[in-house]
Amino acid sequence: MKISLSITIFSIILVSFSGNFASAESIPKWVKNNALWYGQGDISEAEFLNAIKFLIENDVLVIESPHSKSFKHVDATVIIPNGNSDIDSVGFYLPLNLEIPASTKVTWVNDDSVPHNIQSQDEVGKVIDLFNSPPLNTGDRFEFAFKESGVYNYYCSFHPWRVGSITVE
Ligand SMILES: [Cu+2]
Repeated sequence: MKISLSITIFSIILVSFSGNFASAESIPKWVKNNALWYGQGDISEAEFLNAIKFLIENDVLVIESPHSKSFKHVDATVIIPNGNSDIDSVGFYLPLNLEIPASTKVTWVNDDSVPHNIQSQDEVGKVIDLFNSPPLNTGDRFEFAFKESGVYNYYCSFHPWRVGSITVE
C-alpha cells in the first residue's frame, strides 16, 4: 500500500501544471490516503518514483498524450503588449506566431494604452472576412475559435506594421 501512495502527489502536480493527466477524481481514494505517508516522510523518493512507475505500467494511472482524442485543449491567448502601436518598439504580439491544435479558441487581449484591432489577411495581405475585431480599447478582448488547420495571418489596420500569425496543426 505505502508504495503506491506517492503517485498522488506526482499526479496532482501534473494535473496542476500540465493538464495532460487523468482528472484528480479518477485517482482511487486509497492512493490519495497514501499520499499522506509520503508527505510525512515515511517513504523515500526512490520508492515514490517506483510507485509512479508501477501505477503507470499497470494502468492504474493513465497518462494521456497531447494527441489522444480525450486530450482537453487549453485555450490560447495572444497579448497585444504595451508599446505595440510604436513602430520603433519591440512590442510584438505575444506570441508573435502562435501554434495551436485545431478547435482551440484564441483570445487576443489589448494590454496597450491605445486601441488596436485584429484583421485576418490572405496570403498577400488583403483583409478577408474570417476573424475581424472591432477596435479594442485597453483591456478589451476578442475571441475566435480555429476549426481547420492552416496558417492564418492577421494585422492591425491602425498599425499595419504589426503582423502576426496563428498556425493550426
Ligand atoms: Cu494596432
